[in-house]
Amino acid sequence: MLDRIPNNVDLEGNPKLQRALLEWQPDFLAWWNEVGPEGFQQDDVYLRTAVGVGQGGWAHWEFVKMPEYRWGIFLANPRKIDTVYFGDRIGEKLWDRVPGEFRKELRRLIVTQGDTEPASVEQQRLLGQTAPSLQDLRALLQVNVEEARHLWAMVYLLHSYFGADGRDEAEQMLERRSGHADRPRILAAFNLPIRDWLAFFCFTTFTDRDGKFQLASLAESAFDPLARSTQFMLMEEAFHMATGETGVARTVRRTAELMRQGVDPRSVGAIPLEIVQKYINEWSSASNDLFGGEDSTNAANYFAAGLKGRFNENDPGKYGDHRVLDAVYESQVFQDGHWSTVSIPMRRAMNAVLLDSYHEECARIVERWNSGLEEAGLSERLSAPSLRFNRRVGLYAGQPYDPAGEPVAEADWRAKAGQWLPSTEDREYVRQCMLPVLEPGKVANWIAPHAKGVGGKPTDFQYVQFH
Ligand code: BYC
Repeated sequence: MLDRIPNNVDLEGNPKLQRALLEWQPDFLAWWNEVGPEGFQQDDVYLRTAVGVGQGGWAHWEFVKMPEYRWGIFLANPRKIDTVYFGDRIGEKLWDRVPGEFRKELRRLIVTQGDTEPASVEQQRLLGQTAPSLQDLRALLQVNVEEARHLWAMVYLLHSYFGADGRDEAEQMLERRSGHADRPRILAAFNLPIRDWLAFFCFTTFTDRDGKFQLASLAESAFDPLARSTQFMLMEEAFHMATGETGVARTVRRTAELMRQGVDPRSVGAIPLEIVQKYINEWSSASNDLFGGEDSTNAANYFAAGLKGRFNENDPGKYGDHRVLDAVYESQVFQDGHWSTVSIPMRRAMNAVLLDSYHEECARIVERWNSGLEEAGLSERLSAPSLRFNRRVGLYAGQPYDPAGEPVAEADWRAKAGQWLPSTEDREYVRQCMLPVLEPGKVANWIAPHAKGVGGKPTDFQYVQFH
């Protein structure tokens, strides 16, 4: 079995780790069979597998049955710098062991990160049944096997560095279930159902992008095995986000094409822009919550200890000050009928700082979707909702702001929620649009075709060979 785990962590020379993984692997496969993608498990899927960090390329493409996928364990190449470069411990040598005083915090970060990976597979398990094209089906299954590999990456850290506690945590990763009443996943967005492909594309745009920013901030960690594991995960994450961005872009392009021809998208089973906007509002706001509170002592502690940095903390010229002892973060909240400024010591505002970097990138993605509308000669535009809109976590939690971030009366919020967020009817309409198309080169009527194929193959390639 060991030769089936591609790795660059010297698994062969580490009998203790081998034993731990050998015990965990059957439970992982049982989990995959129970709540992994429904159907297609015996089909041959054209998938990329991470095989190394060498010069020959990091991934290998082949037809594979998903249960036989080779889930590997990789660390990115060593960093150029070998000392801690932010927080209170600047100049200390990077850690290749877990310091006793940060064991609890590191375990918590790794478990929280790891938990999202199987959660997303569970959330997406039924989507294959309604794939709008064979290439989209392949993309979904690629995302699923790679999220499962990200679980392996975190389980490797738990088994290698956290002893019996780590083994327990690794088991619990397979026991919690997305949306389960008694054993839910840890973070809220990972318990929401992903019912249709528009939700999937919004999730991979916004929620996977939270993944990018969280992984990038962990890739700055003083705990070197965590930093290098998450750095490697970012390579796979790029495709997941591109799946989301191009998926929404193709949805918008199809709708725009119909609108330009004077055809009501609803009359042909395509998705009106106002529904696309509501889905953006829903998944963007749920993903904003994943950054945690804007004012967080956890975040301050992580930064001080060197466990979690800012986005691109080590980029020369990005941040002058890597101790961040004096700066203050300011935000505006509407309270008791007027706006007031909230000042947060910058270390405690590290979640807000990361969220701002993320939000800027999301705004750029939405602009790219808008350029599709502009090219079609339409005046309608999409937008990312304000960071204040529909929040359940942090400074704005439970407060009534509209998508532009303006305060509204509680009663107005309730009355208008159906204009801003998908209603039951909207979801039902989208569900009806989701007719599966599995003939090579063909695509469902609600979405434009892919501009290009993947893995060196054309768009009409038989990406999944059914048995
Ligand atoms: N839902 O001090 P606070 C990905 C909890 S996505 C539920 O405000 P903190 C992926 C928090 O745990 C990236 N609970 O925030 C994407 C704490 O609980 P305790 C995942 C929440 O701790 C797509 C309490 O509220 N990676 O990879 O600074 C597909 C107070 O917390 C939520 C990570 O998240 C929430 N939304 O920050 C597949 C990185 N938010 O201690 C994969 C690791 C907060 O009172 N995690 N809470 O019990 C972290 O860095 C931090 O845990 C968080 C929260 C950023 C999540």
